[in-house]
Amino acid sequence: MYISKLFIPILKNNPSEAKIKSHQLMLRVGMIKQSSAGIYSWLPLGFKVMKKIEQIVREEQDKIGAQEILMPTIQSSEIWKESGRYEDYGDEMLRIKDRQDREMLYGPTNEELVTDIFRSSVKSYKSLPQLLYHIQWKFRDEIRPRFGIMRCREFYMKDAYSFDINDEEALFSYNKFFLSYLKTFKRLDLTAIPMAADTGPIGGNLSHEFIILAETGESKIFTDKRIFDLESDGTKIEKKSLEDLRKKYEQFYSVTDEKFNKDEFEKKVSEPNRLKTKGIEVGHIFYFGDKYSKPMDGSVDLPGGKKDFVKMGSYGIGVSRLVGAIIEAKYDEKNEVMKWPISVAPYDVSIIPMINKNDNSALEKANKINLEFEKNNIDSIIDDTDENLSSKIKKMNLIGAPFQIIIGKQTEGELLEFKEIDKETQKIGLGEIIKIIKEQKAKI
Ligand code: P5A
Repeated sequence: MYISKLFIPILKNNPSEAKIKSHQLMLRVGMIKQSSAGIYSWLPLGFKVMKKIEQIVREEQDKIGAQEILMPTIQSSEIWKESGRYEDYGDEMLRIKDRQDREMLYGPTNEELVTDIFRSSVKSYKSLPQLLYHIQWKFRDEIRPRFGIMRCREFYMKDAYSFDINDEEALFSYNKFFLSYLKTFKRLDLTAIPMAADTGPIGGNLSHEFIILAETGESKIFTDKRIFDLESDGTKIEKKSLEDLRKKYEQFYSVTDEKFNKDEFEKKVSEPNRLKTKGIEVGHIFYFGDKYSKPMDGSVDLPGGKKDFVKMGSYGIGVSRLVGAIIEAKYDEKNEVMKWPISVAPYDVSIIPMINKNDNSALEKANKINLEFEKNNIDSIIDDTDENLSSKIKKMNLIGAPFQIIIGKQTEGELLEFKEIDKETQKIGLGEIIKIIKEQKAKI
């Protein structure tokens, strides 16, 4: 695709209103545009990255047997009155009246709505467990929306809900999501650490936040460095193995500041392993038993003929926040180089030909390379403008395709100037380049 044909409104300099690097970069390369405080439009480059993240999140949900649904953004206040959260949620909830004067709201989360769907059709334990998820816009009227799409008012969330017959089965569901989250973040090339966390307005007494380290993060964290060496590889989706996995993580002290206790931290973590830092919350899982099913009468028939309320959990991933979180983790601000993980990169490779008024040969070469890439399912972006080579490279460094091919004076014969965006240039043939990129993509 030619850059001249794309809608990528690039700014020359960093916008002054943006305080953190993800917000700066997203505005600079035209990934988003603010429409009002904490509300953004997603432009092609940003939307492309977000859709790729969404797809990875979806695949990992499907792998644990969760089924995708789509609930509306606008909900009726009735179900929230049933659960008792209508008043509790306070000013963060955007309340709306329809033309019949009915109280509606823009959903900040969906525990009530999904419980209503569940109770209307599931009557017997035989239909359990059920894991349902959707990926949908949410609205929270945050008092101080900030840092672009990191803490905004309208944001895109994957939220899943589990329904089980008893606590034991419910913990099995919880642990499935625990594993699925570790795998999801790994595919995004992020190290997200599960941390014991507070449950806030969602409720319950078991909860983990998944946090990636970043100086600009809003969550204070206290952790044992050894937790970073753990792996989830090889974990089977069965009770014992999933329980062991969670225990493996929980053996290391790792909490957010609401749960922090200085004495406990110092007792459980030896000095060299102590890490106090900041992070970004990219996911949050909760177990809350019958907090919603009880007041909303979400019960099922048990084997002996009795009835009981289903045991529920909910599991969120900040899909739109992840776009910013990946930038915070990967953007080299000093050298102005963004390297997207290939799993979510807007393009796999950028082709940068040096174009003169009276010499089109570099562009022709770029077109030929692009044809070969297309045959191999490699997505490339060609800078077909007549800007000088160094400003083209700067621009592509910000757009962040992880590989670059530069077609300049040095390019003669079959060998091409190829580089991983943050590494040295090497001169290799197109066949070899295709092999390298395909190998990287196969790892996703
Ligand atoms: C879990 C799913 C819940 O809402 N109910 C359904 C539960 N959890 S949560 O922690 O409140 O949110 C889940 C994830 O959504 C992201 N997030 C946000 N992203 C951008 N701007 C916001 N204002 C915002 N609020 C929450 C976070 O990644 C969070 O982990």
